[in-house]
Amino acid sequence: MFDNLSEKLLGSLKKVRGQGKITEKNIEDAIKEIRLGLLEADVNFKVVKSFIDKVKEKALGQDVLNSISAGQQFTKIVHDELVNVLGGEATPLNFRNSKPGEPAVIFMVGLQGTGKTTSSAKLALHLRQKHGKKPGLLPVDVYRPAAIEQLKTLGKQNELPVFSSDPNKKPQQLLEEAKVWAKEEMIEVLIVDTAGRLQVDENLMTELADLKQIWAPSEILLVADAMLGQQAVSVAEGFNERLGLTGLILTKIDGDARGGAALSIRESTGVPIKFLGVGEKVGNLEVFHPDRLASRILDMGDVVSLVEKAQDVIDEKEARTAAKKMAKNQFTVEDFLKQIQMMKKLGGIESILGMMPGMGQAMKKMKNMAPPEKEIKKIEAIIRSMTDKERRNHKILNGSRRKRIAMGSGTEVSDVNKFIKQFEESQKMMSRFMKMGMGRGGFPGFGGGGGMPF
Ligand SMILES: Nc1nc2c(ncn2[C@@H]2O[C@H](COP(=O)(O)OP(=O)(O)OP(=O)(O)O)[C@@H](O)[C@H]2O)c(=O)[nH]1
Ligand SMILES: [Mg+2]
Repeated sequence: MFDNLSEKLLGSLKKVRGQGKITEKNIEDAIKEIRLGLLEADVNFKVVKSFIDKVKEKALGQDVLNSISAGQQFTKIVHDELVNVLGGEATPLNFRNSKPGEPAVIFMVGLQGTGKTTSSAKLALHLRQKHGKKPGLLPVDVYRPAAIEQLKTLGKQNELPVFSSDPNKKPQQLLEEAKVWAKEEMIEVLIVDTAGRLQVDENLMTELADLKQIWAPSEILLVADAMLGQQAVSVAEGFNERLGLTGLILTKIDGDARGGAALSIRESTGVPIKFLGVGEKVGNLEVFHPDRLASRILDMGDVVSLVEKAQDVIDEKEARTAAKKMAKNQFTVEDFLKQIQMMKKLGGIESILGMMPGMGQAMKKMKNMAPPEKEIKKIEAIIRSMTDKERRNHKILNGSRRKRIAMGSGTEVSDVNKFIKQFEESQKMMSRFMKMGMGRGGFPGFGGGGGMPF
């Protein structure tokens, strides 16, 4: 996530931390680099200026220079300013209904292809899973053929109720009709997936303003593509002026967005980011927490999100046992299989490592070591062809055993050898990780803490 920006910021912070005695010049040089990093990430120049001014004021104004931990204090100043520019506190989603007995309504608006329909389904799932609400989905994109079907399909796949919108009717009419349906279905939050346009145009704005009159929404969320950088900011300004946005969903954060949209949009529009879209799947939605994103950018890890995510899929007792084993280098092939399965549930190794302190940068190297999906299938087959005894102690795998395993798993002996080698490498790495204490080695005083949840 925001790899280049991350690298630049870390580079400049490292230089300051590496100094024995810090001078004003050190700090000024670092600030210059940070400024450049932000501009390169396509952050709005006004936002960059105010960011830099604040960092400068804090870093040179306080007794930072004289303190023994000046480097760390400087890091903290940059971190805090990142949190600020991202909006400070997280802003929760408002799904209170405006009239008793009626569901709350959330409008999803935005330009074409930004992820409105996908995010509608993601949000519905989130409301059901995290808030115990019964969501309903209302497609009102009657212009693009198959738009309604797209939402219906997503609804079917995830057992979410979707209103059968008639594409020959107007969006205004559909919203009226959905009122009756939502009551019958006891929907608590109705998510309205609106049509996109190529650019902010008058027809679209009038239509959305009409819809707002028919049913006052508790939220009007702009779905904006983070890859568009500052362009997303001007779109947000356009929508906000006309409709009054209550929040933003920034999508495609998993792509190679540079960070400009995320870092500029709140400061420029005043509208809070509420969610991040981090992938194409319906589960790939994250509640936005400014401090957590700032920590991720500065590679302090986002252990809180990781733990939260892990709690959904991981058995805590099992996790503790595994962690102990890792630290003692007693991690077995059997444990490895369990990890693979958990990682799959957690969204893959990349997404996990990205949240670990100090791992963002190391991740690039690790990525090559982490087996891709196809390899994982092979590995699973290999492990499943091993006996219990072999899984607990891979050291006994001699030539004939390896041959038998290759036969049993439909692979080659070379695949088995490769796996064993990989396993031993990751065993070593895990042990190193656990000894580091996951985060304690990073920045004392903040971030960090907590062990690996598995
Ligand atoms: N990688 C990634 N892809 C996403 C994300 N959100 C949406 N997409 C993809 O973006 C494409 C467009 O998504 P849609 O949900 O159809 O976008 P839309 O805004 O409804 O599009 P229109 O209705 O045509 O205006 C699809 O291929 C989605 O899978 C995300 O967070 N990450
Ligand atoms: Mg759509």
